[in-house]
Amino acid sequence: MSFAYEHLDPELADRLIARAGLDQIRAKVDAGERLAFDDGLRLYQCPDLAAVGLLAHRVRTRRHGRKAYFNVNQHVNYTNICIYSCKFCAFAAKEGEERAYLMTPRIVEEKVREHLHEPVDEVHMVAGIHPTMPYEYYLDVVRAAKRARPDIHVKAFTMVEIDHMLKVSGKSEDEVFADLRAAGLGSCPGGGAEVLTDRVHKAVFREKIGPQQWLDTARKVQRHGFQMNATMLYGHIERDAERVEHLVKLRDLQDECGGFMAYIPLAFWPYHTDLEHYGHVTTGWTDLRNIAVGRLMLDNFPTVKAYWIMLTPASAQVALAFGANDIDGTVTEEKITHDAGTDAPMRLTQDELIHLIREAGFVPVRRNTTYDRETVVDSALAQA
Ligand code: V47
Repeated sequence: MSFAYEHLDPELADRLIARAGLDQIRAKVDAGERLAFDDGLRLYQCPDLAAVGLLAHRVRTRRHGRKAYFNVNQHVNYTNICIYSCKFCAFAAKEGEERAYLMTPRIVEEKVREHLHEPVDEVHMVAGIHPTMPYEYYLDVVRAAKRARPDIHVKAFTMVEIDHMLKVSGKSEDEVFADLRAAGLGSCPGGGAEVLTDRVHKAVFREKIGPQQWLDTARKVQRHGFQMNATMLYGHIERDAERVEHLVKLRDLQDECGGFMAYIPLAFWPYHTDLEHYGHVTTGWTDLRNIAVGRLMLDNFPTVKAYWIMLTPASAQVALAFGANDIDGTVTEEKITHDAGTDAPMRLTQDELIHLIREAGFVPVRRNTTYDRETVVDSALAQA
């Protein structure tokens, strides 16, 4: 099995990159130098996507060799009832609407129990911001998952939920994070960041926390010893310069706190949202570009994840040769993207994830949430 670009003569690769006008950026990448804002813009605007991908693959290979990670996980979106009406969201509902639902902690426990026969390592829980559920509800949801499966890693609550808990708990920051840790929270997912610029915030998610508050909350989470991820929701009204601004803000915070595990560019699905009239599902071209530029700009993020639910399995697979080193997990049941019209399945089996990775010439490695336990699935291939 050959590896992406393996047979490409490095000098020819450099010539291709130079002809795309990226020679200065290549020199920085090869020297391990940090890319500037303008470099990011240039990478977004360079018509030669293959050259951008070659560079990103170089960086990805330096860090991870042939390895491509996946995990065995389960999503639980415990409520879709939300006080906010973000324009990009098809998932949120108001109380009383027919499609509105709220899982009690007992239901969350049952959801986790349903998969006890499978080797699930992680439960990923994000949801709407319910208008009346008290602070204790969030702790109970985490406790419920741990009760069902004590060894499971609970990755839950975006910065939006954490910010909400800090406001409604009536407790100090230290107490809230101590409560979350005692309940069994392991880490936080990267959602809710959307695009970290004031213009996009005002235009499409003005009621919800904005760029500064997302970053401030992420800082609190990391200072209290939790690791987390970071996302960017692309493919709606954002401009290239705003994408780069977003990446630079994440990179600065990572320099300061060091608690980000993965960057996950999320492809926007427009159906049933207030942005539906934009009419475009992101293309493979845009998906691969966002993966590659993320890999090149975020020199201090260990992982770039191609989340197959939003990218589709086909784009996520190809993204492994454009800078991504992780394809996410088995997922099982997902509502946020499916409400917005994705045609990806809700679940992939371990075998299907392994097949995607292997067929693209990478070595499948099953990991836990925090990447400190890994199992190479096919060691023969690893040595090939
Ligand atoms: O915060 C909402 C986004 C996020 C849409 O950390 C949409 O490992 C596309 O954060 N089209 C939730 N995206 C998902 C998320 C996530 C997913 C997988 C892994 C991890 C991780 C995190 O989904 C939301 C929002 O940014 N979203 N609506 C939509 N129509």
